[in-house]
Amino acid sequence: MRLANFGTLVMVMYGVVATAAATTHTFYYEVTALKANPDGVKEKTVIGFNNTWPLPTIEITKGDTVLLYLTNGLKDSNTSLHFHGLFQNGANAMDGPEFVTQCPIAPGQTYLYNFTVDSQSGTYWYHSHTGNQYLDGLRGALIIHDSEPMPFEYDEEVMLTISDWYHDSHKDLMKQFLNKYNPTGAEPVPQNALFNDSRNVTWEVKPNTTYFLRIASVSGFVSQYLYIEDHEMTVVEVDGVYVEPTTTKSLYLTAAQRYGVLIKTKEVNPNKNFCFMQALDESMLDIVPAELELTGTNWMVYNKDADLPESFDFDYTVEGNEPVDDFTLVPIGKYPLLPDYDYQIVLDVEMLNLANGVNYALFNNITYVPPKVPTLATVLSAPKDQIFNKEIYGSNTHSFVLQKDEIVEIVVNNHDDGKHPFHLHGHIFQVIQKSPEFEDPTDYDENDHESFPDYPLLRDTVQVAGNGYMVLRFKANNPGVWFFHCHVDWHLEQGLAITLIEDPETLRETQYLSDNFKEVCDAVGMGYQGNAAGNTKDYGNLDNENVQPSFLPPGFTAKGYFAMFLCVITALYGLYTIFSFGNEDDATLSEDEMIENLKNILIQNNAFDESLLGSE
Ligand SMILES: *[C@@H]1O[C@H](CO)[C@@H](O)[C@H](O)[C@H]1NC(C)=O
Ligand SMILES: *[C@@H]1O[C@H](CO)[C@@H](O)[C@H](O)[C@H]1NC(C)=O
Ligand SMILES: *[C@@H]1O[C@H](CO)[C@@H](O)[C@H](O)[C@H]1NC(C)=O
Ligand SMILES: *[C@@H]1O[C@H](CO)[C@@H](O)[C@H](O)[C@H]1NC(C)=O
Ligand SMILES: *[C@@H]1O[C@H](CO)[C@@H](O)[C@H](O)[C@H]1NC(C)=O
Ligand SMILES: *[C@@H]1O[C@H](CO)[C@@H](O)[C@H](O)[C@H]1NC(C)=O
Ligand SMILES: *[C@@H]1O[C@H](CO)[C@@H](O)[C@H](O)[C@H]1NC(C)=O
Ligand SMILES: [Cu+2]
Repeated sequence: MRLANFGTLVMVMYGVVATAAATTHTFYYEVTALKANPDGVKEKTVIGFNNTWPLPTIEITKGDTVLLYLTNGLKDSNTSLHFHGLFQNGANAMDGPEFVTQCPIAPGQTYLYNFTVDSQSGTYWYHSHTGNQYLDGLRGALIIHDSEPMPFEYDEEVMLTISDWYHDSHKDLMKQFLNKYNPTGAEPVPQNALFNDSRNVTWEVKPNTTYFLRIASVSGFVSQYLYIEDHEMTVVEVDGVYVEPTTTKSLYLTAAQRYGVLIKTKEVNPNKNFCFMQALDESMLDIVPAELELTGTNWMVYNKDADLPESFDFDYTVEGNEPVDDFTLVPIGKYPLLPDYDYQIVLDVEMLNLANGVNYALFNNITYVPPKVPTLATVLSAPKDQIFNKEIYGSNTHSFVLQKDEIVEIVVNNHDDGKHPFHLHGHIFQVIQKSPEFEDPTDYDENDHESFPDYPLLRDTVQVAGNGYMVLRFKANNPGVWFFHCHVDWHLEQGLAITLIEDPETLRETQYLSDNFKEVCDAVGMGYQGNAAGNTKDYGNLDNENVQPSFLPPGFTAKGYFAMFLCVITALYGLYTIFSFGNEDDATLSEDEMIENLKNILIQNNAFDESLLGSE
């Protein structure tokens, strides 16, 4: 029974749907830098297409083919494009993450993203997968219209993106973030939250109308709450998966998550307007600067001549107001819990300082460091008898090899008190366990846990609670190299990622590198043959592979490092010599930046408590 039902799931996930009128959409986009001021507060250089920003919403229909020619028109940055949530079944090289499935696209180069969307519909998005470049705006919405009737009715469809927004460029922020002078790994705090790439947005609505609102978080870091004055939302889609309608007063979206909701307007025009609020999840911020507005007011406008109320107070922590818990949502079609796992991957999350003083994010003591050859290219070039040997993919890509069609279970034990939204490329997974937040790190216990849902939620991005755990399951039926990583872009840059090498045998038999793939690698000086170290002769020899910095000496804990750092910086601060801190290497911080960092660190660590200084 179970297996029969599971067969349906597989069909739905990967079956080729015959559509009479499949279309090929061809796009030519040049990635360019331009000025924009989406929050109305400060203009900055953003990254758009063809000197335009915001980026277009790409709209296609299930069964269609996309040919997107992406030309890198930037002068001093590589680029790439990932279509978030798409399975890319049979088209692994179209997935986008640099060093995983392709080489970075150098300035002047063009890479063709050529894929057919066989079996998916719903609300998606696309974004650069080069460093944390998408924080500067290289992201947009992707809608895949269903070729069949949707399981709910509505009158009009409307797209909405939400995001966080920084005034500084991602490159400047990254220099300060991944830096020994930021030893606690405090993430840069955004300056604003955007609503549809703007602020103070008025959404004109008609009375007695049901809107299907597709909401995509294109954030890089902070999750957001959404709630509307005197209106409810009925969730019908989650990350491209239709779910049984569930009505809620508020929503919570982490970076990269999507919800499709129905909003029914008042039957009779009330001739007034209602606040559509967004609120940053302040628990994710190390400090909340006084000038940061945690909420943003937008409006559902029934009458353009009526007032726009200033704000709507709403407490989403009160029972009844809480955002819908995604764990309770049931996909339409009720795909049963996958059978017990064949292969289990247990990942312990840790954030700590390595010997260079920088704060890293690690899974099982490994922080992701890119290989010298894209991992997909290693699979396709290695001798056939070596492709199941994970060593060839490099020790710091943190690779796991999955067998064809096995049931894979990923357990994430979060030993960090912060929240992390994890995303798996190439799949939707069943969320079969999701713990609350805990005071102290609490691991998943296989022999003692809450019962698994009969019909678990399926989605592609899910958040693990601070000090908590979650358990995900999927079937390894999509040959490819797939990244699994935190979608907080800062944490991805800190190395919070693993690489899954799924059914490498079928992958080799069915997929190959195009000439275009190779040209792009050549242009950026990367190989497309060889193991992770670039060795094309002896795949077992990983000499000179990219590796992570070494661990701090034993007994030299992060806390100790911090205490030492604090002593030094406090002393230097007192001597007014902070200006010359940047000395020999990377970190040349201005006085303002230094004071800002120092302030963050002091507040974050309650550093006025002197016991910390003596703690090691
Ligand atoms: C973008 O610019 C390229 C040339 O760089 C041009 O070929 C293409 O038609 C433009 N695309 C759009 C949508 O304007
Ligand atoms: C939104 O309103 C604020 C406060 O009035 C203003 O400073 C800002 O420029 C506005 N932004 C936009 C994009 O309209
Ligand atoms: C582009 O990628 C290559 C290969 O990783 C790297 O060597 C180069 O520094 C990158 N270019 C820029 C501008 O970051
Ligand atoms: C796109 O990919 C398909 C299938 O791999 C291939 O047949 C086709 O030639 C490609 N199109 C272009 C323009 O390269
Ligand atoms: C958001 O922007 C898109 C694209 O411009 C537009 O079609 C849509 O109506 C806007 N959504 C809202 C809620 O204003
Ligand atoms: C609202 O729409 C429903 C269904 O279309 C219709 O039956 C009803 O009369 C409408 N109400 C008003 C006040 O127009
Ligand atoms: C990580 O390293 C620590 C210290 O070396 C060790 O105690 C621990 O078992 C390691 N954890 C894993 C998951 O390998
Ligand atoms: Cu994270």
